[in-house]
Amino acid sequence: MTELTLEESSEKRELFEKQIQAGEKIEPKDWMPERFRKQLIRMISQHAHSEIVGMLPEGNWITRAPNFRRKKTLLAKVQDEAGHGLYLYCATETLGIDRSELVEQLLTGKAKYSSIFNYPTLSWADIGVIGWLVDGAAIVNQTSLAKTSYGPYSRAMVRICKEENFHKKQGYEIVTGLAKGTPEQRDMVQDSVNRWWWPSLMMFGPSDKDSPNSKELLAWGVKRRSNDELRQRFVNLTVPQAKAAGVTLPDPELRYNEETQDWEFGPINWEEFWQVVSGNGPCNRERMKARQDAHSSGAWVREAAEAYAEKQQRKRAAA
Ligand code: BYC
Repeated sequence: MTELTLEESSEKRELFEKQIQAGEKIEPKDWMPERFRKQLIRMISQHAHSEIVGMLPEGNWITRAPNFRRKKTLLAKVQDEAGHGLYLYCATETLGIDRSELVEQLLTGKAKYSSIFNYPTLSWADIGVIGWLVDGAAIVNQTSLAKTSYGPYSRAMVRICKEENFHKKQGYEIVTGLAKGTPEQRDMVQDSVNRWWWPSLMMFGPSDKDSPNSKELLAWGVKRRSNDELRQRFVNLTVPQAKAAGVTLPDPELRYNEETQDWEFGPINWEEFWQVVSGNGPCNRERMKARQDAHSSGAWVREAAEAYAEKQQRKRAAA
């Protein structure tokens, strides 16, 4: 990269700020402040890691799906998550970092991934509830991110949201089916909702006053809505869905505020959230070990792919 004079860099900075103010997308070849680039690498790569680690809790149930239709649907969903991870790694690479470095950051614990995937999937109902609540929360967050100021991230989000909508529908279908089923099925789905509700609210990140990155990301239009705004939107959308499905959300303080038209909810256990984020959740170690094992046992695939690419390059050079 060539060094810019002070004058050049303040001109470029001004142009960048103008683009942001005008709601224009910043594209990979545009000038951007180093801090903007770093924040995007952090956020998009952590999103990619979340998609990949997110395959583990659900993948755990592919062999135990209750019928062939459910098995096919779950298999397709888990494959979709892999695809989302790939789009997002590609979007991150447009910022000038190599994927191997990003993967290294995940495997060494330097990069985070979503807290939600550090909880165990204990029953089949968890697959329904993940689709409904976890993908539902992801859609609320990602629909907003589809309008983000960085072009490649925004375009990846549009595509991912379409697939997440299908994931949410299949999850809600499982939940409503179980909620109308036998007493055992109803108990199973209610137990699952009880375990996943609060971790789903935590997916949106710390409350705005405790979110160190939000101010800057909102000012740059990377985030379009704050963590608390998105969390509230998710609760407002989900309470009527829970009622329609016939399940109870485990929050005795949930009440509708006529004035704000919001469903107010009880306090979130932030101590639990920070424990999970810092590596001490119920499944953090298991998830990291699974990714590390997959990476080392996949080494031969990467070597073979590289050897093939080199061979093709030699062929092209000789032609
Ligand atoms: N989990 O300043 P803050 C999916 C960290 S996958 C873990 O508010 P920011 C799916 C945060 O990174 C969906 N860590 O951060 C896949 C920061 O630490 P660092 C995943 C969290 O970036 C498979 C610190 O806490 N979605 O849907 O402004 C199957 C302070 O936070 C979490 C995305 O990744 C968390 N929940 O806002 C099914 C969406 N929250 O990095 C479904 C994209 C916060 O400074 N990301 N932290 O060390 C975002 O929207 C934002 O990055 C966040 C956090 C709202 C998550």
